[in-house]
Amino acid sequence: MPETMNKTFNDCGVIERYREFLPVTDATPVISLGEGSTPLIHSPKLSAITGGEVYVKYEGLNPTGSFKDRGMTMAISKAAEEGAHTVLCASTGNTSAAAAAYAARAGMKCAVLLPAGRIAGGKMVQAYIYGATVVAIRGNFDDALRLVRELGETGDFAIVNSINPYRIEGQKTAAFEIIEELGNAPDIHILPVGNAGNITAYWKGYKEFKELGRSHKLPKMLGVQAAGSAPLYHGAPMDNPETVATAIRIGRPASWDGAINAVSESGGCFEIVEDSEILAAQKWLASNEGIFVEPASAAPVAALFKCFNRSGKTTQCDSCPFRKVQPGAKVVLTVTGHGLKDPDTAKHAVTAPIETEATAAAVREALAKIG
Ligand code: AN7
Repeated sequence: MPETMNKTFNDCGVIERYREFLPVTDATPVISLGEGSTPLIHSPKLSAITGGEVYVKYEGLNPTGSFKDRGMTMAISKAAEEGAHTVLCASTGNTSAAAAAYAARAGMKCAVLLPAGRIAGGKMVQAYIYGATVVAIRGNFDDALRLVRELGETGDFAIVNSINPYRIEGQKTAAFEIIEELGNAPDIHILPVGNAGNITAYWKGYKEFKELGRSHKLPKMLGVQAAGSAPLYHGAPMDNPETVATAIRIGRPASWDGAINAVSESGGCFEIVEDSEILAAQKWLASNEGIFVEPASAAPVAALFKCFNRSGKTTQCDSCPFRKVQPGAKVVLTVTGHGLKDPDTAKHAVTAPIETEATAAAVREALAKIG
């Protein structure tokens, strides 16, 4: 490497950035695509709504477009260390995209089990282009994960779902980054919850850095589910979860205990948002802050709007963590996946273009109409 090409956080990935806090050794081959070190974007408009400081952790800027890359660099690196040939996962689309990409880089085979017909277009294309074998099962994500657990018992496959503890280890690095950037943990952390690996991972990361004295407080964790797919909110598994946010269409979260623990230990809560609120929040975030996220990732924004209506008047429920923090509190929202993952669902924002003759006069006339 030329001397001028100094290594930065951005080109080395989360294992190199946080090696001392992760279960890797010199014998672990690091399979990385430069994941992590994602922007923590201050949102003036959301801050005005809460009366505090709101930041958006933009995880859609990871190499395959979602936070799953943080966990997958760990899971695939450890699978490589253990000599695995084939990795297997169930997925609502983002885990499979990440598994396929990192497996390709490691020279491994990858098989993904997806709920037939319920994967966003961009995610489906990713599985194929990275060279995975795609199996569409006639069932939902929970059925696919049940099959993965069963197939994993044979020892023929390395399972890279978040039931693999290395995934959680990698994903906790997002909490580390937030603490390093803010100089402390936020007061409240809001994120979408599906299979519940991520809320489990963030809570682990926040606790580890607090124990090491790198932060002086712990955030209250607010886990957001879609109203039609809200087993943790209701406290019972669901058989037929349904939501436009297909990423979090999960009725039997694998990290159930981790999610309950994060919320109860931190003094947070679970919240639900309707599909209509998710789509409105997706449009709001893109058109007001320039951040385009997939529907599941808009759920935390929708939840914030639910806690504070647009004029700043509070509409909080009894268990709302906003009741327990000072005005001016720091809030971080994780937006987990890029908007381009699911262009079809974003078509709610698309109208027919203004079509004109190819002359400046015609264009000027068309633009005059919009004021
Ligand atoms: C954009 O890809 O479960 O609560 O198989 O893709 O850790 O499951 C995706 C989950 C939030 C929920 N946002 O995270 C999968 C999968 C996006 C996601 C979640 C997912 P977890």
